[in-house]
Amino acid sequence: MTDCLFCKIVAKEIPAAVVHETERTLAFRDVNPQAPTHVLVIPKGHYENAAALAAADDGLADAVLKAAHDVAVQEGVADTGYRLVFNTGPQAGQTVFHVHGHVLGGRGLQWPPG
Ligand code: DGP
Repeated sequence: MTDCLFCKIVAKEIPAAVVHETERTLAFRDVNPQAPTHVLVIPKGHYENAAALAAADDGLADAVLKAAHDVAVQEGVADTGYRLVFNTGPQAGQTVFHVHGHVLGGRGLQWPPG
């Protein structure tokens, strides 16, 4: 998608601090981190949200989930615990409509979220 921010990051038209990459996924640091570790994990292909990703039904959702866990291990937060969040839709706070999982860790996280 030409007007999608995260597609532009995939295309390297916009810079990002990439921490992990596979053939089908990319992970980069959130520009506005909410925790010591705050990494966004995306499929390189454009899917609007988690529901669209799940509907793709080609193993891509699994690949994104695996990449998210690999990021958590790489960032050193897998053992202490981390949160994986897919804001889905405007009421949930989704602002970028290219599906992304937030990997958050490195501090105690509150529940319920705001
Ligand atoms: P969400 O609200 O769930 O759609 O999360 C979007 C996240 O994307 C938000 O935490 C900030 C991040 N973000 C927005 N623009 C950029 C950008 O240009 N670069 C990076 N690295 N992150 C961005």
